[in-house]
Amino acid sequence: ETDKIKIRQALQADLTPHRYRHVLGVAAAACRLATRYGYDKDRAEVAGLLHDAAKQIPLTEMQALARASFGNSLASEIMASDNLLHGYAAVTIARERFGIVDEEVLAALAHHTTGALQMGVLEKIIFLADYIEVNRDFEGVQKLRMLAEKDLDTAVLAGYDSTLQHLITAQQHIYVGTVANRNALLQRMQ
Ligand code: DGI
Ligand code: FE
Ligand code: FE
Ligand code: FE
Repeated sequence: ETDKIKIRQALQADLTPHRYRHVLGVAAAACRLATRYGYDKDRAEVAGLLHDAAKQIPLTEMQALARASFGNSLASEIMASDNLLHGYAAVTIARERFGIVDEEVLAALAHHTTGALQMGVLEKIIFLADYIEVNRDFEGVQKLRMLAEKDLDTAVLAGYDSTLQHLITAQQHIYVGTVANRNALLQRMQ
């Protein structure tokens, strides 16, 4: 509990008010999903609070933070993009600044943007909470909120698809890993 208060205070100081509100929304949504899918609420809340901890750090610092936890193991496309990299950088902030050693929490931070080939329950909860938290408003968010109550994998798949559709509509680069991760989930669901 004192941990979470300390984390909230640090994030409130470091993030814009808009981003801090988002982070509180993700933590609350992660708590609800944890209750629904039988995961520990405290660990879900901590992961929700910390998932965007590196969001407002300049890319070169983000790269150094990511290297501190992942060495040179990340794809060059991930290392080159603040959108794709900030979750990996958050792992080092969680470890070094807040002493988090929970590997499931750290994996949930790392993979919240692009998912992963094999995701555990907490990774899925944070991935999804990021979309459905109360401050989010985009085409299809209500459907995603409904799916999140019904079935975790179905909702995560819909989350991937909504991101991919958004990237196509905006004519943005799609990281091939995101597609591979989406396909791997689809295959496991069949
Ligand atoms: O940090 P958030 O804004 O809360 O959300 P996020 O970490 O899920 O996504 C950050 C951004 O990254 C968002 O604009 C969508 C984008 N993104 C997600 N997957 C991919 C991606 N961008 C590219 N270029 N490729 C992807 O595969
Ligand atoms: Fe993020
Ligand atoms: Fe996301
Ligand atoms: Fe987020």
